[in-house]
Amino acid sequence: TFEYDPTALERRWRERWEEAGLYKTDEDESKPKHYALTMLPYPSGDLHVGHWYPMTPSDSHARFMRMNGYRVFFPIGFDAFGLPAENAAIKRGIHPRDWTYSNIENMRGQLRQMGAMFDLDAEVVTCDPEYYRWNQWFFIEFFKRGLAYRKQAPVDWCPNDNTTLAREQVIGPERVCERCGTPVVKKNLWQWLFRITDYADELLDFSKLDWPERVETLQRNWIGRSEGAEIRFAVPGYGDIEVFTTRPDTLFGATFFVMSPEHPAVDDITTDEQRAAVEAYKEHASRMSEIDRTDATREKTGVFTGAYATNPANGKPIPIYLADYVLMGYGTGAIMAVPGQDERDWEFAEKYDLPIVRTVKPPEDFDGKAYTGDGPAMNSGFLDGLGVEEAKAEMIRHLEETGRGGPTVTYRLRDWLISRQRYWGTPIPMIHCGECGTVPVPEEDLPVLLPEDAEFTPTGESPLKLREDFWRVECPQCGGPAERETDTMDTFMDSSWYQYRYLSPHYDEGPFDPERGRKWLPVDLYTGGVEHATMHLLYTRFFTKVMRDMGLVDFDEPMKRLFNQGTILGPDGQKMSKSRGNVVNPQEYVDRYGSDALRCYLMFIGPWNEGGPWDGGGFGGVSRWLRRAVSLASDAEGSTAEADPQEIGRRTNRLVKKVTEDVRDFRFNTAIAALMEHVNYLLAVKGRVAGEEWTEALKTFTLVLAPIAPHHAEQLWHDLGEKDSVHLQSWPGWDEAEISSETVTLIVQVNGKLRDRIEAPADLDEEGAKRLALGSSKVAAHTDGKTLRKTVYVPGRLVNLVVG
Ligand code: ANZ
Ligand code: ZN
Repeated sequence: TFEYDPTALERRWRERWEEAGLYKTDEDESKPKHYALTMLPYPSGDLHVGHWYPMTPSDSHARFMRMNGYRVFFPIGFDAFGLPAENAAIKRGIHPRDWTYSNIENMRGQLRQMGAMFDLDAEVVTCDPEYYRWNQWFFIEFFKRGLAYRKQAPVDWCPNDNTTLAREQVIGPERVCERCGTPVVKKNLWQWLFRITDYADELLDFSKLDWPERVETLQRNWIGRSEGAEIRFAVPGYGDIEVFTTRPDTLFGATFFVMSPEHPAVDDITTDEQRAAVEAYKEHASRMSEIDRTDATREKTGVFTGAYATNPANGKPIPIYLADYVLMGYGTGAIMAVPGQDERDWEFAEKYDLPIVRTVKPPEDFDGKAYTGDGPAMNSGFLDGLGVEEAKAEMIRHLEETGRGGPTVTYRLRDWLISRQRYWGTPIPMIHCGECGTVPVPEEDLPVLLPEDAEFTPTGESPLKLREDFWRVECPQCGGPAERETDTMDTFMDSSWYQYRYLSPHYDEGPFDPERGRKWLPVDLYTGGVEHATMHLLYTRFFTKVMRDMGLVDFDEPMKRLFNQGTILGPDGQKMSKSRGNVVNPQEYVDRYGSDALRCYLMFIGPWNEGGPWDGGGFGGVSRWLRRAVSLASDAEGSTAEADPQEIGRRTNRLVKKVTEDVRDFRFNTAIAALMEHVNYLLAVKGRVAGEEWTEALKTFTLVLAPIAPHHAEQLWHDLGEKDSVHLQSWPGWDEAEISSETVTLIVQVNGKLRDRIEAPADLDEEGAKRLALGSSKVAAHTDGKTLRKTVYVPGRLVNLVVG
């Protein structure tokens, strides 16, 4: 009988692979390169199913590329700085460094067990001084280029605990402190920023990227480019205050003026009678989140300052209000309010009984409030009759002539705030000197090491502030007494350029060895979650553009192609994460069924780009399939009787084509379905196919199984008498002619209605037909969330899914 012990089988092969150095990166430059990157994990303790889900299909794809003749670089590392380590220190008294490195050690072992083809020699750990030294080096380079600067910027502050709070420590729509429940306020602190806005226009150019449309749209909206005008309003007794508007054509309809409560002119223009009300309103606004302030459905609130501005189009005085819906961080922090054409302004005008003047004529049948569409200008003097676009241009010309404004472009994107008042991060390598100002640490003094010990309990300042031996230094320029910067860097800094460091993790003459860069850069395929669309993926694009301007690389984009896998959810339907406590521990599955079973199960449960909840159901079926697959070679010899040699050839061709196209396009679930069906077939004809044909068919099957179930394929390959690793073999081809003669067009119906037509093998069975039909996105639109009640299958013609 056939003995099957998947964990022993897998362990044996992993040992052989490691001995042979099978996954050392192939440096053969006669082959085309493929740099495959999967997002590096945070070392939270254990590798859980939420890590397996993105990593193992990425591994299958990388293996597939290797068998297709590419030299493949597929590294992994740890994104090891950040708050959880520090929280562990506060809660449990473990040093963040010890907590992090012991987690990493544990996860390294688990990564090995996964059996992925990661080149573990290329590992990067971002909290290693040899890594963060280059964060510091980059910081100084950015500073020298004017891309790093300091300014006062608001942070969330708990007035009870006297401390700054990270975003995740501010809880709920009431925005209270995580620890004491006190409402959080904004406080200004000196902070370091990167001038990412200098690259805003270039970041809007996606032409050199093969990225999902969705990510492009998210980035485009995040950058939020708006063309419009800046207009200077005179405020008698004060001076000019500028507004940003996208609708200069509506200036004649500006019947009031609104400033952000944080606008620096507020205190100066407020009259004595209004001062108390204005102060109270400022206090109210400082407690609100930006999301709530910009929520269009919220009732508008505001306060009159007592002051007036002069509308430069008609010379009329208009009242100046403060309202929380105007944000200081956008445009100029002040707006001209045009209720006739702007919905928010209309609501505000209604509530505070302010005049409304339409300056664009709505269509006859319009019965709404503000009219935001196109139409002839009215009540607008020299603009009357012009369409919106013409009127904008005409007004801008007029403003330039009269010196009251001009065209401008504004972005939603803000500069990247780098400073964190935290311990477990890269020290910012700057020194503040009373004589020389802020000067960089000289390159030969890098890295600025994190002091071994610190008091982690938050005080409102960086824990490094309490280490006088850390911050009290000599000025590197004048030698006088000076103070070291005590803020550390945002951990997004670490992940902005880690893909470069992988190439030469111990190189000490630069962030990476340019020779290695020439061989491998840029990244060809990046796989990761769409939740990183606006921060990480924008920051790494920015970094690459700066690196290009520094002459470090000669391309514009960090990763040519991006694929977003979906999210694996816990049984509770929430994203799997340690902090939510809904993680599935892979270990029990790996110990019992082996890692191939787990990776195949994860790939099989649904389309990879969609993700979905883990329920563990059907795991046994996947495991049994692998067992049957690996049993195919036993007794392979001795097959005697004639079966249908043409059929086995045809089936094998079809399988190769299907798996090739599916794995190429990340459709692992349907590739596995085809492999499963094929095993059924092979078992059915086993013993009835002549020896040579059988062995050929089995070898081809093993080759296309290899990226999906690497250990099991290796076993099978050796059982077939082969000596070299299956993973060093070339990917098989297929004969199109043999397949195409045998396919038919199936009509797919849902509840009797035609929804799709799909190409299918003529002899497809009902189960296969059902799977194919369910795999169609056109069909999915009509079956999602419903239960499949019945399948009607007329081979060669149609399949009808009855759902309800
Ligand atoms: C007058 C006006 C008339 C406006 C009109 C719109 C329609 P986008 O497209 O998002 O760039 N605005 C300007 N700065 C603001 C701030 N700091 N906080 C809140 N709102 C601000 O939006 C630009 C428009 O948003 C600007 O054009 C301004 O209102 C408002 F019929 O000016 B508008
Ligand atoms: Zn000095």
